[in-house]
Amino acid sequence: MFGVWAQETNMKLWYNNPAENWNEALPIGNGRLGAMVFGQPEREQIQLNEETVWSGGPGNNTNPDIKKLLPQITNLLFQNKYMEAGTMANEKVTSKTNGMKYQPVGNLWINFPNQGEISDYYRDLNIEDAVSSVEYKSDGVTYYRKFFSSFTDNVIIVRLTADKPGKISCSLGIDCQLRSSITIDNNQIINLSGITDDHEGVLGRVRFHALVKPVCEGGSFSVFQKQLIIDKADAATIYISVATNFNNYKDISADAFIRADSILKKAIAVDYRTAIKNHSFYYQKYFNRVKLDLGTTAAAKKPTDVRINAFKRGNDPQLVSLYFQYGRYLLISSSSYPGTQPANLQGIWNDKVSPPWDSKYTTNINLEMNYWPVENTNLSEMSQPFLQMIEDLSYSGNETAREIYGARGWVFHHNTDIWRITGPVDHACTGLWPTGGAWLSQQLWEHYLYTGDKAFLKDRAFPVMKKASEFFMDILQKEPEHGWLVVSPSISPEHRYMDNISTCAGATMDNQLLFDLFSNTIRTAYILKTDSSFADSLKDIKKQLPPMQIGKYGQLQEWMKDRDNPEDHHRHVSHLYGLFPSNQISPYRTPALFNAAKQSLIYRGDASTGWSMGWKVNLWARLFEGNHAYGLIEDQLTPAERSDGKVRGGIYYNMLDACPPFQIDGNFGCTAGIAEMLVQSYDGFIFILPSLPDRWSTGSVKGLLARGGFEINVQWREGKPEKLTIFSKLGGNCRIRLRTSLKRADGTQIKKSHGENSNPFYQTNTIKEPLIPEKASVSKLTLSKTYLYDFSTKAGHTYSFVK
Ligand code: FUC
Repeated sequence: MFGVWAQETNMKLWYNNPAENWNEALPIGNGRLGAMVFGQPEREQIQLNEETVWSGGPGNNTNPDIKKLLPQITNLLFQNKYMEAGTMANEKVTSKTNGMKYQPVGNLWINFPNQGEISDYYRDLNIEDAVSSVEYKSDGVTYYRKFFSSFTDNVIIVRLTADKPGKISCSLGIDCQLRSSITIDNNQIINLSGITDDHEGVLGRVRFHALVKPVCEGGSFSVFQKQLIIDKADAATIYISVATNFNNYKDISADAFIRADSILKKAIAVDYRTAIKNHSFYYQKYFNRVKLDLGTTAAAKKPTDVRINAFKRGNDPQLVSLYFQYGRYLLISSSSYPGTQPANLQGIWNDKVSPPWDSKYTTNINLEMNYWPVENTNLSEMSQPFLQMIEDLSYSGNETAREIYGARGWVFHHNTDIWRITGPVDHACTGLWPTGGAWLSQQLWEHYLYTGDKAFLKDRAFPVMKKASEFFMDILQKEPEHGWLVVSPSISPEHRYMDNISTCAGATMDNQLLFDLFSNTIRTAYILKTDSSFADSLKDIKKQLPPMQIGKYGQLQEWMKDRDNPEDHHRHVSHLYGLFPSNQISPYRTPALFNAAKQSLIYRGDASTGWSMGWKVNLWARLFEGNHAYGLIEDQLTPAERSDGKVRGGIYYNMLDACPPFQIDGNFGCTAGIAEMLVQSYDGFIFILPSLPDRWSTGSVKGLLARGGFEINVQWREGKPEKLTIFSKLGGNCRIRLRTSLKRADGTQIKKSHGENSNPFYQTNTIKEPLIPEKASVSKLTLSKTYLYDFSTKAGHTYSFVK
């Protein structure tokens, strides 16, 4: 297997039965238009989504009345009156709304009468070409269906064929759970016209049209009531075009019908074979950048649901590479075109008028997690909708900063919707958390570290980061005990201390988030040679943030005071943000904190909600515990519906993550975690195969990205790299760490680099300051021996190493 880079076979989710419910249906999407395909022979259901179908309309939820409360809550906290502070926050902090709901378009039903007995049933989702298929036999005829949400023609296309002529007979109808009407236009097209729900007193103002147009080959075509009837055709291609009046979060003045109609007309003009070819070609440009081979066993020949049931007991490493690539498929399919929306809690797939948590954007972990794999699994372009949302929030959040906090800059709490709301929602114990914007801002810096895009850093990232920093400059408070500058009132996301109090000052995660925001803003000012006095004041403030602290159980403290409970298995592990996704805790630079973070994670335990387990895969990868990380992958690939009838964190048979219920963050978190087990880049070097589990002793990966724009291809055997090539996109120093020694493939010496470094990843190290001042430096940690190579690279060149 070592003659070639990673091979993948069987990149399919496939089943011998149709989906009996939504959690068994298969998702297709082009970033904007999504569908769940059920594959029922007699009555095909295609559940439709369009990403801008949201209740309500433009507007923020800022409630200026709470401005006066915030200093009162902080005063109570500083007087150690925690209960009173929490009660005041929970009872009185409210916003105008809690945000709007992401809503479904409807269902296209295709009825196939008189099917007779069905045999040889098969359906799949092929994630190598982003096409779903159904095949079965009935009365001596083999029927085929194909489904894709076209990236290139912007419609959903369904193709119906059979192995004998004249066998396609069916009727098409649409339904919708929202206010809507259905007409048949020109005796040819189903036209569903709808409007979204009013919600929390806000009028539903998103108008949408779904147009369904079949094009038949042979046979006859007629209309019966609100259905289109196809009779004895040789084949039929059904085009589904959906559009809304949404232009952007402030503007819904488009004409949904004209838009849907013009997309439909263009799509129909393209012949089916060209359309499917163009679609897959577009998709593969991104998908094929990464190949992963963790080995394949006989288990990989079984249907996906059978494999999921057997995974924990068996030996099926290929299911992990399938799951990893499925995460990349889902990201391309839910966050694709610039100008579209980021992936929400369910990506773009939702069949409920009132989905769990409104299928909004929850930002105390979930939205960020959706984008953890975007850079390192080589899908940087897919981050554009998210980066755009962050920029939008920096405008809407400006109003909230001014009206609630009397501060400059922008603030954002733990949830937003398509309208970019920025005020606190739900209860203060989850919503009164003003550091959401500090977390989102990290993505801007990360995008720069991977791409080296200085124009992006200057024009888009820096203004947002600077304004986020200004907000915290204005609101930080000096706490009375140590004189540290803290965020207050706040929370450690969704968690409670002293039995039942959430509201607090100086939560560890807040301190870590501000540390990163300030560090990144200071570094950006340095790189762009701008705002030096602003950067100096930030440096000064940064020094006054509370340090990370180790508590009485040897744990990393979650709160400013030592309040952690070692029996606590809460799903959020917010204080471990410093270990991952941040890079503040390192085995080499902060070994005591590294040990403390590990202790905290041990106390928290493994099994939890889907996204929590996804986070823990990354955390154990950072702790160099590959086997433990693998154990969490096993937990995550466990069927959500357990034998005791309960539904727990894991996956559904369509391999979507179960929080439960379905939430896409766990897919993305675990995908990122698998990459983090194979390549890590922080702390000034790229660690190749830092956390391989015993289960993956032999394998290869191609195309993972490290910070600094280095594309990594590595083959390993018995846990050791055998062959490594690094493609440098941006040039500059490359520093790699491995557990084994390597030499240059061409026999030349690995030349040590010298001098100033132009690479964005290492550039930041030219600022001579410790990332985190660590008081305790005694380490009980033993790190196995590693080798460090530091060499110069030229942009566009490949560097090869062998054992
Ligand atoms: C946070 C989590 C929940 C859920 C929700 C969408 O509130 O604590 O588990 O993921 O987001």
